[in-house]
Amino acid sequence: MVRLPAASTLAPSGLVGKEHGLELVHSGKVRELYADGDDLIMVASDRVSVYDVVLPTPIPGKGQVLTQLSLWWFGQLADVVPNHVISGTDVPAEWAGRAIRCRRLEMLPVECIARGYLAGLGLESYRETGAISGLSLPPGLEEGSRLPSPVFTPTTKAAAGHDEPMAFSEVAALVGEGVAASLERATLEVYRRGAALAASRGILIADTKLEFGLLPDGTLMLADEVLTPDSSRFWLASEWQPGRAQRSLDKQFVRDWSAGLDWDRRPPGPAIPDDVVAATQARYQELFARLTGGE
Ligand code: Q0Z
Repeated sequence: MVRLPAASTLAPSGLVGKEHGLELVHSGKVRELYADGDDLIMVASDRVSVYDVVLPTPIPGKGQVLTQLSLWWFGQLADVVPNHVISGTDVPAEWAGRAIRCRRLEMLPVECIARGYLAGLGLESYRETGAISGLSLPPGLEEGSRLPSPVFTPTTKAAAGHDEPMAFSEVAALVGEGVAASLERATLEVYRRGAALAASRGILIADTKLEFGLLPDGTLMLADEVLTPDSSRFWLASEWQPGRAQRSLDKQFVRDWSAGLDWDRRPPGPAIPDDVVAATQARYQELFARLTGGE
């Protein structure tokens, strides 16, 4: 058993916003981003959020599973679009397995979403207008229905609050016509390839959110995380049944348990009981093994 020194012996105390000598550049709900020279290091925690609220109980191993899954997808998809990964191993030891060293890019201010099934905001838009992102869909689709073909439904990246849908012309006005066309192509191709591979292993990817950036020479790069359950909706193909809400492959036990509580879905969230933690942990492990198994 390898013992780690107490955190307080690794760095002088009292450094605000610094750990391991690295500058914390962004702290998200469940991840942190640090600068290391010219590189960035993305660190996934074991924190879990439901209904956009981070719960006080971690899911042990979640950060590692999501990081390893993202690294695996980046490798699978490298021929579709280059990506920001420098290394999944050259990271500070205390983050081993759950951090990625990546190239710092000029990030594009668009959330690139691909949808292959009706859920979430895509379902809302279809119910209100019969269309998603200006694309008309056939009548009679239900919650969870598979779309005739995947659609690109970009949104704004709002610093706070909710993201707003963008028309393709608005994306083009922000990043230029050529980059906008490349974003659509790369997003749909990543989704098609990922969804086909997952489907062959019994998992449906309903939708996914991708982020892209540019190298100084203008090369478009896939960044952030890719096809993880925090950025995508994963459903078990064997449980899929259009016409009702689908069960999420990762967080359903947490959702089911929390739905039975007297909690208004506002922070602070409730502590998760041990059996729900264990079941959720097993779900993440199973998702990883199913997707990446057989390579
Ligand atoms: C990603 C995020 C967080 C992880 C900025 N390669 C890159 N170059 C420049 N910026 C980014 C990346 Cl990945 C970048 N994010 C989102 C937030 C942890 C990722 F807290 N923000």
